[in-house]
Amino acid sequence: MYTLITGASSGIGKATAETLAAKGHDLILIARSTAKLERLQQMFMARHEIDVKFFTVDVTDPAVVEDFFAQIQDLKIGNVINNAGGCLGKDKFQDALLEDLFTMIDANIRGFTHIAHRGVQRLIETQGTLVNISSIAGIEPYPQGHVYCATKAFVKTISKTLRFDLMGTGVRVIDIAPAAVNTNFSKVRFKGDVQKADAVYAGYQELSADDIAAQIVWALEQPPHVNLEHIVIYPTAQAGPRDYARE
Ligand code: 8X3
Repeated sequence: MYTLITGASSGIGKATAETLAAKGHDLILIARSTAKLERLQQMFMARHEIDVKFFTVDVTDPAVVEDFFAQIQDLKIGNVINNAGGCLGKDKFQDALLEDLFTMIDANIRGFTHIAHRGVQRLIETQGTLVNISSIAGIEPYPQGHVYCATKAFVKTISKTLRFDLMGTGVRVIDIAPAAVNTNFSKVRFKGDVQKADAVYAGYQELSADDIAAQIVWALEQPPHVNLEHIVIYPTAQAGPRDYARE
């Protein structure tokens, strides 16, 4: 039984892959970077007695995603970690680049939906688990969050509706909503401005990708009749999107 992870080459996706690999799970890793995926495959297969397959997939390209699912049609998928997505920019809506807004919608809504749709069809065969990565941004919108917050609210809402539609199939849907996690999220959001990115995580103990991976794996390891529907994870020193106890 394989666990499929999107956005597997870095951040929460990569940390989840590492944690599951160490626990002996077979993995299917997808992301846009072939080189990073190849390195992970080699590392995991050298260290653990598992099978790791990887596919270079941009989840925003429907033809590529369809081709990917066709290629794995004979493999049993026990879990789908629907993690790919991201954030671009933190300007007021009226000042944001339209291109950035459409890119977020393409990845966080369209690509996410494509993986969820095809993924769920496969998970019904195995009574598996869909893990959607949302964000506190989808629960508590903040200034200059506009499209990013709205895409994460989409993830939160569709996760709940899938719970209704999948009732009786044995498929679990888990929505993981992290707060401040120190990955390359902010570097991407601020387009390589390291100072701005570092400032997000300065002066308090932020979360790591490993912290989130631990919660994902813990949720997966619950007995099949237990569905942790919505897990919100904050650093202890953060209480809201703009509320931090910084030193
Ligand atoms: C990441 C958390 O608060 O920067 O989704 O939007 S936040």
